[in-house]
Amino acid sequence: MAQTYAMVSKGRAALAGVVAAAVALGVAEVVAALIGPQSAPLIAVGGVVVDSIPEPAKQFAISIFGVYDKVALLVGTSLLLAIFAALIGIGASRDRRWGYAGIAVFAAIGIAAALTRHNATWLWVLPTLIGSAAALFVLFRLLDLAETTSPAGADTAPRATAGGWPDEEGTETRAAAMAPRGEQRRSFLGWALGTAAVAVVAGLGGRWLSSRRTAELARKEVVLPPASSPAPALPANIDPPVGSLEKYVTPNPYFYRIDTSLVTPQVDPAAWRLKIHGRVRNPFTLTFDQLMARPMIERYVTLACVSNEVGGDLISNAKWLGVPVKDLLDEAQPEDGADQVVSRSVDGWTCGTPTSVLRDGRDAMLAVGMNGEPLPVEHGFPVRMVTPGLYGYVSACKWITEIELSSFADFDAYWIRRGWSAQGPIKTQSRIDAPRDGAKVTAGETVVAGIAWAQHRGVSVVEVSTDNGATWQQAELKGAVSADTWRQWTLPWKAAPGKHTIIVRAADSTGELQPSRPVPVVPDGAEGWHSITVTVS
Ligand SMILES: Nc1nc2c(c(=O)[nH]1)N[C@H]1C(S)=C(S)[C@@H](COP(=O)(O)O)O[C@H]1N2
Ligand SMILES: [Mo]
Repeated sequence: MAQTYAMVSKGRAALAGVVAAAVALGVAEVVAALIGPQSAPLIAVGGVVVDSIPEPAKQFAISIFGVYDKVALLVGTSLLLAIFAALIGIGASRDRRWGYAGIAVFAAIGIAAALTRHNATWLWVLPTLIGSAAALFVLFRLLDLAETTSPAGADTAPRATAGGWPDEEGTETRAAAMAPRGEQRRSFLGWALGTAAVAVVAGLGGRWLSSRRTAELARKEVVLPPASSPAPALPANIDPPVGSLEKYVTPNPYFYRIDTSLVTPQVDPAAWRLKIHGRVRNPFTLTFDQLMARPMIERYVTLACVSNEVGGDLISNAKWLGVPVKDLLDEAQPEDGADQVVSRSVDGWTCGTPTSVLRDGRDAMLAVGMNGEPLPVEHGFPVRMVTPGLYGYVSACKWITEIELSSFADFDAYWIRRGWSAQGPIKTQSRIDAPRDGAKVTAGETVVAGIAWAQHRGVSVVEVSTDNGATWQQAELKGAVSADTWRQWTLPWKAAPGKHTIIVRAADSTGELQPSRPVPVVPDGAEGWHSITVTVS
């Protein structure tokens, strides 16, 4: 039976070691979230491994673990650490000096790794130091508890402790020593597992905070290159002074946002890669620096969501800076029949764009800049696709990391699998912004104003009816830099007292008038004329 007790004791000692290691990493992640994400020992050691591992070995790891190669690395490192931590726990249960020595060795490795990282400062020793101190504390407390509550150590007096953990340690352990064996085990196990759970939660919380910082900090460091082909100058007659009329260029904070991500993907540009592959003769991979070094165009492009209802606001216009997609595709040389370009985001979302559209000369680009700033994190930092004339769900992949040439017959992207149309050209639409629906308007001279869009074809005519469709008047169209953006329009209106229904409709440059019959957004975008009702008095 003595044999069994010794084994249980060993198991507990090992568990104490593993829990202490979890505490070290958890505490370190929290401290690192405040100091610098790369200073966390697990990340720092992992970084050293990634940097120093020879390229063939890296390729081997990637070929086995795919995109999870980094996860595999961290899991592998954690497992190794757990094994050594268990041994340290067992050693320390015999002689506390093993605990000091073991944790000191790990602290030294963590600190050395952190200090060799890019941009490291002396502060970067703190996550490992504080984590190790916490680990020492937890290891010795758990061992004390295991000793006094295990049958083998039941008759040993509790150690004198500085600081009481568990609370009122003397009383707690003495009581535990007198409690039945089942309760004693629960007391140790409870503390061990409870502490481990807190450590894991702290670690994940710290990691989450860190990752948030990674993208935001990295974004601040991005310096946008000048465009080799700058955006055209804005027309002088845009943004007439009508209160609720949408601005021609949407400021970034007001740009509509649509995506499937619960937590905004955090991408470190230093680790970002764009893989262009699939049915191409020349697959290749680009780093962020390589992408930034290529010739860039700067263009105003109005993005629109297929889910935008008639009169809705899921549409915005920005000045984008990026690398023409056409150049990248020409270089990759798509095979005949590869009629679909599948873009994949870091979080696995996909969209499929006709290869012909991306190569027909329009300004489709991999954008890195938005209105003169690096792409905001929620709009796809560091790189997204922007395609004039197509709804976002088939063409505007944010946080893009892969471009795979395929065919529409072979692959259905994210929203296509959910019943939306594989083809998503933006339909001609128009919207009344002023006055607002239901507004009370003062009788006399006023202005009806709004926007109209038919991206890549261009808006040619906007007509407005202020008498519920009985008569139509041509609105004055404001300028647009190209057919790829929306246009503002205005119509002076002498408002007579009473209730009025105002309707708008637009035609694109092919002369085709937008259809009046309402059509729901599924499967390829809403149709119908926007109308509002106002009361004039
Ligand atoms: N990675 C990713 N990219 C995405 C989406 C998404 O869910 N995930 N949504 C698309 C849709 S439906 C639209 S309308 C546009 C919206 O871009 P924005 O949020 O910058 O306005 O992004 C597209 N790109
Ligand atoms: Mo969308």
